[in-house]
Amino acid sequence: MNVRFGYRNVEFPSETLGVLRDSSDLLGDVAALHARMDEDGYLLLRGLIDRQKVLTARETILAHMRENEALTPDTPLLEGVMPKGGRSVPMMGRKGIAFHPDVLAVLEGSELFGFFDRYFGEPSLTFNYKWLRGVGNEQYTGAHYDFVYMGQGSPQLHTTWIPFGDIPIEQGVLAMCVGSHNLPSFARLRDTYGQMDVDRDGIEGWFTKDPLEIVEKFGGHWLTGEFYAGDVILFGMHTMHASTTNLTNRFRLSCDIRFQPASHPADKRWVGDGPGHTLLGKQEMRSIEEARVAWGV
Ligand SMILES: O=C(O)CCC(=O)C(=O)O
Repeated sequence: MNVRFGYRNVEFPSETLGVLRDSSDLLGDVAALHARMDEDGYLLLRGLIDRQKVLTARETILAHMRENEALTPDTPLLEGVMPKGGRSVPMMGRKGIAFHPDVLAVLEGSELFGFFDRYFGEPSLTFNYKWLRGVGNEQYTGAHYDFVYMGQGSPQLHTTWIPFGDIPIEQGVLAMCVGSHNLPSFARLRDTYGQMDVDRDGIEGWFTKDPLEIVEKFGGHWLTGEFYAGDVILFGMHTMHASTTNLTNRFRLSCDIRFQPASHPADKRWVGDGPGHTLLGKQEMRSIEEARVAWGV
């Protein structure tokens, strides 16, 4: 199958874009989950969340999008069909549709808190801010470490990416660069770009709009796969990730949220009524191209 990754067409599955490993068989064994996370830099847990809960939330989000005229009239609601040149509606944040009880039942439900309490061996905390996305045609996320957006708190912070529906690769799914969290060939990248903060340093967040450039320069392997309602994928702040490009005429609905041990300090931008980004989106940022020359990466 041919899919688009960034702006390049690639074959899936292939050497260039392989298949994510499912770790749900390890769910009963916390030590094995940690060992797998150390090895792979991510955990794909299929069916962790009740599928019906996720599908109910999907319907609620799409109804909200329809009310806001983001969907093509007279098309099936659950398909989430976007009009030509369509735009999404802003859904990220600390209020609104991301806090509808149907959506919170997924994002802050017993499955995720239960998982992370066991995984951390202590009560867990989730950021108040929810990155709920309706990703449109031709859109994708460039390769980055999450540290640059939310690294000012716990070293144990984890991202959890949740698809709201069944999402084929050509609709835009998350891809992980295995090796980016631990290979020596990524050390300089982790020590330079990987220590930045977009707000403190006034620098763009994505390392590159061309994810394949990463493996060509530093090694590692890009992996992805189809996602289904109920699946989640978790990873730490120094696992490089990106998304495949949405080539369909349907919005890709997903939310990325964060968990950490509750006893750790938290990045103040994202908890309680925190300000969110203080520079990013508010002023011109130093270009990543310029910074990369200075870092020699
Ligand atoms: O959903 C996406 O396209 C990007 C998500 C992401 O970068 C993340 O979960 O950290």
